[in-house]
Amino acid sequence: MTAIAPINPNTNVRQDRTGDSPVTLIARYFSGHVPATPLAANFEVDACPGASRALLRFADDIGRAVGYDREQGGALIQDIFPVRASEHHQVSTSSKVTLGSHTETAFHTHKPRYVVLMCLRGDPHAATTYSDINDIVMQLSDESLTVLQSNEFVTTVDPSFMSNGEPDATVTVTPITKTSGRWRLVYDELLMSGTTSRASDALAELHRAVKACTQQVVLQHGDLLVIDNDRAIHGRTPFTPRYDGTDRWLKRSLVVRELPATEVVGRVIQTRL
Ligand SMILES: O=C(O)CCC(=O)C(=O)O
Ligand SMILES: [Fe+2]
Repeated sequence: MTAIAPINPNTNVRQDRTGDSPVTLIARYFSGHVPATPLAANFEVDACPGASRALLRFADDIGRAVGYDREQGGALIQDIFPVRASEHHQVSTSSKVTLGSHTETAFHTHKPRYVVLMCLRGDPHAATTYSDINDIVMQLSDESLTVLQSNEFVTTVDPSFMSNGEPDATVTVTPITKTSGRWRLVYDELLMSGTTSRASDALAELHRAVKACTQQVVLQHGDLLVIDNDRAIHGRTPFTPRYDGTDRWLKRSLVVRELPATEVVGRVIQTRL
């Protein structure tokens, strides 16, 4: 991972800017005051608008920040702090469980290209985990790599898209693809399965490869982490929340290179399954 200087407005991040790593840490990007970590989600009141503005500026510099109709009310900047009701769930507001490695919205036609996390308040036990597709493919047998490029796999809808009782669905995915000479990955450790026995075997090998390649970073106050959602997967280690205003708090932006031509209202991507 390389630390890079803030990117000039109106220029897109290019490969040569971030080096070849799909995960970039920009330490202490934000230095403003951070109030107590909120205890409950409130989509109407932003408890740290200065951080949201800084993150939105960054996100709109590397692409277009988007919301998703079924996630946090379509918010462009999402708050991630521990929520008691989801302590043990596979959602970003969980805490006491390992958040399994995943592509952000692996099931979605219009996945974000980048996940940008800005840390307002860290927790030494909560490490963001990540794995690079280039490291993962090195661990796979030729046979599994071939099968993983087929469509013999399905995934289901992220729990964060079903918080209002929306139905689940099964979506066919091809975990590994190579386009323009670059490997790309769509993966969810817990939601994906193989639809044939050779696919199940290859997926088991992929799980092992991901584990062998997982790295981690503990985000601290002001840090910005940019994850290329096509080339890296991410997750989080467990930690213990206190619910006293001192808990870990991130702001998150999901970024596309370009808005899709359809299935978008303003900047809010619609979910059609
Ligand atoms: O809490 C983290 O470090 C990552 C959580 C996550 O998966 C996300 O916000 O997309
Ligand atoms: Fe995530």
